[in-house]
Order: sequence, then C-alpha cells, then structure tokens
Amino acid sequence: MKLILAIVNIDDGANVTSALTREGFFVTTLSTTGGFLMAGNRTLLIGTDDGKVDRIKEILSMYCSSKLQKAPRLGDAASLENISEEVTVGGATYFVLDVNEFGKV
Ligand code: 2BA
Repeated sequence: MKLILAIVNIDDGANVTSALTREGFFVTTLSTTGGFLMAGNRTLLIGTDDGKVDRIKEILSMYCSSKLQKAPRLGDAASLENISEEVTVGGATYFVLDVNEFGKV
C-alpha cells in the first residue's frame, strides 16, 4: 500500500478531490500554507493500493494546472520597498510513501 501526499493549488483542491472520490479513492484534505509564498494551498492524503498510484497521478495532472503567482517580498527595512516577482506554482507536487501498516479500529 502507498500513501500519496499531494500539494495542490487552493483553486484546484475541490475539483481534484471530487474527481478522486468519484473514482472510489479515499481522500483527506488538509488546509496548508506554502513556505515560500506563505499562501494557502491544499494537501491531499490518499491511501491506496500500489497499482492505483499511476491513476492518481493522471487525475492530479488533469485537474491541477500550473499558475503564475506573484511572490511579494519585503525589501530592506530602510526603503520599505515591495519587490515582486512571479513564480510558477504547480500543477501538483506529490510524494509517494510506502505504508507499513493500515488499519481502522
Ligand atoms: P510554496 O512554498 O509557497 O512555493 C510556491 C512556488 O514558489 C513553488 O511552486 C516554486 O515555484 C516557488 N518556490 C518555492 N520555494 C522556492 C525557493 N526556495 N526558491 C525559489 N522558488 C521557490 P511549486 O514548486 O509548484 O510548489 C507549490 C507548493 O508545494 C509550495 O508552496 C509548497 O507548499 C509545496 N512544495 C513544493 N515542493 C515541496 C517540497 N520539496 N517539500 C515540501 N513542500 C513542497
């Protein structure tokens, strides 16, 4: 069994979660914050059989598009200047972990 951690854009979170549950996957959604942009995103926890990991990756890529987002940064304290640059965020960043044990009691 595998546990997939997938970090997705906040705008894609609901659609990708619906698509996964429609196909019978069990999903837990966490509200998380990216360390670089300090903006909200969604982290999905999906426990599944090894053979279904590829299907999950397909669904993630279908529903999670990449987006340009402004990365506001405070300039030095003396000028208080805001310097902005754009970064490409997503579609989805995922990790596939081996699960030693899975149970419900
Ligand atoms: P954030 O940390 O807010 O990062 C947003 C975007 O900013 C990233 O998009 C990337 O384009 C850029 N970025 C992040 N850290 C950077 C850095 N140290 N220097 C330059 N640019 C940087 P994505 O790579 O698509 O990541 C989207 C979100 O996925 C991240 O939000 C973070 O929450 C998560 N993430 C991505 N890679 C991760 C990793 N290796 N470990 C843990 N979380 C990760």
